[in-house]
Amino acid sequence: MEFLQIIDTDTQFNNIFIYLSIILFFLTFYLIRRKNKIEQEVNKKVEVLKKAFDISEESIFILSDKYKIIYANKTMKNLLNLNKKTTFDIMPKIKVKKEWESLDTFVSNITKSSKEKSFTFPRSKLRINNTKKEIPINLFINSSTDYNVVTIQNLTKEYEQKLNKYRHKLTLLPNKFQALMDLNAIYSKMHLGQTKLAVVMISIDNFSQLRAIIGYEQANVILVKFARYLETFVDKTSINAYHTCHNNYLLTILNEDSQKNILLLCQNIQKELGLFYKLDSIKLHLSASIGVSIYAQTGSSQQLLDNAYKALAESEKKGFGRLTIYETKKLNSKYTELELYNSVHEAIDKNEFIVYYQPIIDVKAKKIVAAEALIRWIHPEYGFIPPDVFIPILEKTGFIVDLGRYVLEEVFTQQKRWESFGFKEVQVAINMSLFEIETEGFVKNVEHKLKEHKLNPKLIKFEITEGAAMKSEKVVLKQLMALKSLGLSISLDDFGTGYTSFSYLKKFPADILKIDKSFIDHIIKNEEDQRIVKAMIELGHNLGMKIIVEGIETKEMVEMIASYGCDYMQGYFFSKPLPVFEFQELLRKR
Ligand code: G
Ligand code: G
Ligand code: MN
Repeated sequence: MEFLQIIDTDTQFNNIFIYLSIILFFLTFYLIRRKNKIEQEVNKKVEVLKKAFDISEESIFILSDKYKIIYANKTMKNLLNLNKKTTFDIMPKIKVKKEWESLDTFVSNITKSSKEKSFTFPRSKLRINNTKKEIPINLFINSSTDYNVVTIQNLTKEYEQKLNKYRHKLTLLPNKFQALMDLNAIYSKMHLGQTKLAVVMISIDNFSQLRAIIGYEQANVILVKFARYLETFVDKTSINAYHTCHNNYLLTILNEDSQKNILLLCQNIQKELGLFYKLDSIKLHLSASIGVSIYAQTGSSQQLLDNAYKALAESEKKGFGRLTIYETKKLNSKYTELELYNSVHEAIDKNEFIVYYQPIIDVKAKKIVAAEALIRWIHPEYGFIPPDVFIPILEKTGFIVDLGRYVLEEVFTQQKRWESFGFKEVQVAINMSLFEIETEGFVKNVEHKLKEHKLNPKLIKFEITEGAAMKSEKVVLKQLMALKSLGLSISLDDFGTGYTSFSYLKKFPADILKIDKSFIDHIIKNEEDQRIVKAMIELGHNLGMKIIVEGIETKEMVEMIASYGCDYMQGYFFSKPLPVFEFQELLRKR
């Protein structure tokens, strides 16, 4: 019995085993069939895609669901030099952010980490394994469950075109556009006193005649040879060489204090060129005229070049192979009021006036929320002229109105630029003189300019000094009201210096009181100043105005005045007035 039972369970087990095997067999068969069918379908789809991709000008890969390359179109093969290969054992590397990654890893990570089906990575880089060459690309990925399509747009041509714009066609030295850009950058540094600059303009003498003698090709050889020679002076920090046009070259030399060294360098260049070219039949001697301008304080970057050209012209006038130095007179060189008076007329047209920006800081938020626009006159001969010298002259001559319009235009344009570049909003305060306010059409012009620039009036504030505000109360009040109704803010500048009556102050439509620097200069030691400033802040707040304290130069001042409840601060402690590029850097940092 026992024995039988054992046999019995054994046969039962055998039967179950057979049934299971049969089921498994059919299941496997079904799955394999299904898989084949899916594969066939995928293959069909992929085949259709391949046909389209074969003729595409974009480089395309198809990766399998396991991220193996199963197809590369012709453009891709060309791009990766895969023409003779039938298998794709080389996986190119790409750089989308900082790291280089294998393309398959990247695609795998990106498609697994997101539900999206399409991905775009503009301005990425591609590198083929074992090569150093980086190709600028736009990268697109389209994924489905069964395969991934990777499309690569090769941007090399675009990049080259862009580069070409800034290089001389023949010699490939940076050209005059690059020179102007570089000079602009150097120029803003110079204003902060960090950099000195010498501009050296070099012209190969008598070049058109030379070309007539030796022919176009040979003349080009000389131009290229000279370019390569100048390049030997270039090091990344202090000397740059440019081929500005035809037979003209430019060197910029940074932070070389010794004029003697600059002259020596120029003389060496002249000597070297003399050795360049010898044709036995024609005794040909090459020479170069050079003009140098050396700046401690500067004009605009265009002016840097203009003066170097002037020096060059001077050299050429004297004959071949000469060297002239054009030096701007040093800062604070003597000028008479009459001389300024005479040059004011053209100064605006010549772009000698430049708007600087000084940040205004919100005390609580500790952030830049506004800026004051402060005009600077950089005279081509006298260098930097302080506003308290030239503003009275402008007022006397009536040019202050033109300057005011110029500043307005510059600031409005700048605001729109910041808007378009996505900078955070900062309100800009524009100083205005009583003469401007009194002119007919002042408010109309502001209104017109706001419309023309489509500028939000909240971004603009006008500062009028207390002294000016007192002089012709009625006119000023009327004009300020009109400005306010346009949505602009008003700030009463130099407050505390002008003895405004309380009744007038109450009527005065200011949003902001700006406490004069003279109360701040000695505030740390002077208790009377401390009491006055406290009282002024309270007074302003009681009238519903916000308070700016200017002339903040130390941390102690910041702390003391913040404790009085002042709303905004401005002063060298935070920053000096800066050219727009420098100011922008501050905006970026905050
Ligand atoms: O910028 P400080 O940097 O030295 O300026 C001195 C004075 O010059 C300022 O107090 C200001 O009143 C005046 N000022 C600066 N820029 C302008 C401007 O654009 N217009 C007028 N009217 N005055 C200005
Ligand atoms: O228009 P207003 O008088 O507000 O112009 C401000 C003037 O004060 C400008 O000339 C500006 O350069 C100057 N200024 C701004 N901050 C400081 C500072 O902290 N110290 C000194 N000495 N001058 C300053
Ligand atoms: Mn001011």
